[in-house]
Amino acid sequence: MTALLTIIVLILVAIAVWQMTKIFEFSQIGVENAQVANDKDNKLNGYLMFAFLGFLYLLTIYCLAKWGRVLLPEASSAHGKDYDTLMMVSMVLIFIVQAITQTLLHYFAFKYKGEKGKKALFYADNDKLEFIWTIIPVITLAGLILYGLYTWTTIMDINEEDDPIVIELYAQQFNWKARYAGDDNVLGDANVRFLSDFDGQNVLGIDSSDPNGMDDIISTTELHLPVNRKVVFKMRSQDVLHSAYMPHFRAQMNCVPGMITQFSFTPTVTTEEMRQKPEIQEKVKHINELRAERRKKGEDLENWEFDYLLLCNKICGTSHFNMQMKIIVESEEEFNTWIKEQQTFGQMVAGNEN
Ligand SMILES: [Cu+2]
Repeated sequence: MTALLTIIVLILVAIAVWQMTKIFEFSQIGVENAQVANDKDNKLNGYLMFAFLGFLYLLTIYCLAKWGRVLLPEASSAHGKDYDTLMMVSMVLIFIVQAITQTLLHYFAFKYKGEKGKKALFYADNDKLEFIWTIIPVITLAGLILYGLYTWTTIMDINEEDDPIVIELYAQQFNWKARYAGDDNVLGDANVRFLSDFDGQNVLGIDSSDPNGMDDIISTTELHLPVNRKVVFKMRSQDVLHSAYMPHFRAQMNCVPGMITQFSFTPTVTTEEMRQKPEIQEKVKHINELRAERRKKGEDLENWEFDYLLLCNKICGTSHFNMQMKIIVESEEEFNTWIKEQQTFGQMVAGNEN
């Protein structure tokens, strides 16, 4: 590594010396210099501008064709479609505008290349032109911003109508825990001061004097969600800034120590349905082929199966990369069966008192 850095520094110093010699040569008045561009050089550079434009678009098409399949699949939440449409509309507009401006930029560089005897025209201003290139972006941007704000307020409308399930997501270095609000659907008060209660078994610091917390259920391994039922997530963090990121549901919210942040969505596709989708099956097959190759080289890798994930999207420390929790979206019946098997906070407290 040090050797590589030394080589890079030496190369950079050599380039700097070379450039400085060139500047010195240019500054010598009256000396004929072969490095001043003539018509032939200018023509070549004019064509190179077109070549560069072609290169840019070929590279874009190549990247889309080669890596397009690593993009996220269709959204699995009710609001996800609005989010994706907003993204698509913005990207298409940006692409059209940049295609026009880049083409014009490179074309003008070619058309007005240096030529012997050609003199630049002094052109102070043109009110009409300036008005046009100001008003078009103003209208387009105002439209985009209004549309974006409308989508944002619709997605961020977190209310407790339609009987949502209330789930707390608790972030800490470096894992996630989930707390279900239980039969009363109200989360009990919690505070980091209670973390040491019950010999440290009170992992979320639930206040044992608050009756609302007694039926709360904590899951430390998986986040189960019933399909087509609205979920209101309340996020807390124990230590530093984390961010609850559920890419398949197009959801992300920061988890901030000392406050509760919220996000709400309705999952619409179960884990099982996702696994049946041809695009997902193809992705799984491809990843398992790669894993098989690496196994041959001696790596210890299991076959991969599709699962939704809750990830951390803030670089929160050394094991940030592995701060994740499996999400299982299932039918209402499957969810109810699972939740009945879980221990409530009250049962934990009672177990400790005996
Ligand atoms: Cu984190």
